[in-house]
Amino acid sequence: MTIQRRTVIAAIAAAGLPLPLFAQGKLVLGFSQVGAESEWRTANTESIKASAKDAGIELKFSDAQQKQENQIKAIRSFIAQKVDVIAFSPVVESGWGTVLREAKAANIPVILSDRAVNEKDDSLWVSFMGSDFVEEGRKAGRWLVEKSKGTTGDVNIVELQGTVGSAPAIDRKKGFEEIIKADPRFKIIRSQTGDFTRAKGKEVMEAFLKAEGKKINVLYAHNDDMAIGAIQAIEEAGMKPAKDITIISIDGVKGAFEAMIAGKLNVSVECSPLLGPQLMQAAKDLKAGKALPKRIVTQEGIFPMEVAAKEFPSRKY
Ligand code: GYE
Repeated sequence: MTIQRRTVIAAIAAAGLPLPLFAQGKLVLGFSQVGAESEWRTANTESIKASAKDAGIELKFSDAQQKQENQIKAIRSFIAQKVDVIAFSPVVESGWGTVLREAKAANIPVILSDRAVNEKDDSLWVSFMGSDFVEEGRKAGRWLVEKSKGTTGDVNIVELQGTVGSAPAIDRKKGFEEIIKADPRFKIIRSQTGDFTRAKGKEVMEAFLKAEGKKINVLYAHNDDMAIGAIQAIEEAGMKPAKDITIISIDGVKGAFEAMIAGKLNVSVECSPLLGPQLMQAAKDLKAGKALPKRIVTQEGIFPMEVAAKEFPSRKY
């Protein structure tokens, strides 16, 4: 068997053809992506694909179209293909125990990229890399508290939540509430999911405006895309975004910078999607038998509209 294999490789090499993966000894990484719901996600996918190429890693990429069942299927197929490492960005937090145990039984290490799972047994993944979403929510809350200093009266907030049950939706809500609850004049009067998309963000904001109208002082959107959708709804309702309604969102994608430069978005909290390079490094380290840190937190800032024009040229996503 071994001799045959060697003979085959030699023949392929002699013919000047590209060697099959097993012969190149290439590391194979299976990645299950959430979908393509936002600008952030597109930038994240590009980062992963480009850095796999740069690192000489064979990437098996699967788009789950925001469905957990598709992610579970993809992970099972990675296990069947005996990839070296599995990474995925879990669309929601719960329901991963069974498939993660299957990966563990097959001895394939799993890296959580971007989003966390809520499984008690943390031996089911080797590392979780991504942002601290609770802290992002806190940053949004602190910005609002600071901006509201010196004003009086209730601050009526509407909230556009991310995908129901996803780590960023749960944590961004939690962090924001933790900060604003210190002062009872901050009130979340409506809160609903916009599933992290522009279309849904617009649709839900239209409903908020119909129900609450001019009562709304602030919009807190769990991502930029929903804020951008909501801006359209606000304009169509004859109001001025960022003036009549203060708008806070998260991600810091180019679309948000453009909205800030146009004076339509007040602030975006940064959440970096550029996880590709560190994911490839982690996969290589695993293959080399190195231990990974259990948690790798992305470092990020916050960008109010006043600095948007200056920062825009250096933005990478
Ligand atoms: O904020 C949102 C995307 O998980 C951090 O998912 C990510 C979030 C991001 O759809 O735009």
